[in-house]
Amino acid sequence: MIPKDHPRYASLVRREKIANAAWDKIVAMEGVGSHGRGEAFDYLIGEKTTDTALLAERTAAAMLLNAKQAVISVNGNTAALAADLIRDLQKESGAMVEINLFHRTEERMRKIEKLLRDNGVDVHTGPVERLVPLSHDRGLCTRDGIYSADVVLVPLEDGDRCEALIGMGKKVITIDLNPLSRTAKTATLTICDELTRALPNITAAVKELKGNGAAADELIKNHDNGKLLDSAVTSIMENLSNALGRKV
Ligand code: PTJ
Repeated sequence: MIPKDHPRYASLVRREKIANAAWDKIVAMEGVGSHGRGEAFDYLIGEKTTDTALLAERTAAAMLLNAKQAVISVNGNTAALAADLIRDLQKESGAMVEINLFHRTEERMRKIEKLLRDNGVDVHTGPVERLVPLSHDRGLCTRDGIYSADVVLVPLEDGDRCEALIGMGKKVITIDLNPLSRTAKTATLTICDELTRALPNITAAVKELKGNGAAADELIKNHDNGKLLDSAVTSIMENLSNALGRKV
């Protein structure tokens, strides 16, 4: 039982969700390590959505709205932490949701699909083929889902797959607290924010931008991923400077 008045309640709840989902084989054991890395970067970023992350989230909403076919690619960590938030974003944006796993087993695929469906997500399934040029199982996807998408949201992704999707001409949006990761540097748009803070912000922005195509176009026109990454690293340096009481 995590006391509700604990100063880091939200973070502890997320950790507990990951631990329980690892016992349930929804999260891969490796995913527990990934979560810990995310927690560390969240500390450095200040455990809050920065202004630049919010801009990235609004730009992501614009890209999802302007897509011909947007797909949200869900892995074990994303399902465990945010099945309900994925449902909300899907409902607002109309994006497809497809499961894609690094540590793929049929058992995990089934369990993650059930968790998503139990939370009201409309999961796109079908025969998978190795359509993304990766020797690994992450290359498996459906022809009418991820393969056909022009915009793919890949939260908590690994660098190789991000690179392969970009190589296929897709626009890739990632959510990754680590601005130094290969994924963060390769994606079209990187949201350096915690997953469960980022998703509701994207959903709210989709709602807002739906009636304002000009604002969505403006966000996309002004997008500069290098600046977003610079700003995330600067936030970390400012937090370290504050902790030390001198500039780093
Ligand atoms: O479920 P599977 O089998 O597909 O495996 C999923 C994992 C996450 C294990 C796999 O994709 C992986 O190994 O990812 P990486 O390479 O560890 O990258 C995940 C990135 O997400 C890291 O840079 C973490 O810092 C970041 N991250 C972890 N948790 C969060 C996060 N970013 C935002 N919010 C989080 N909650």
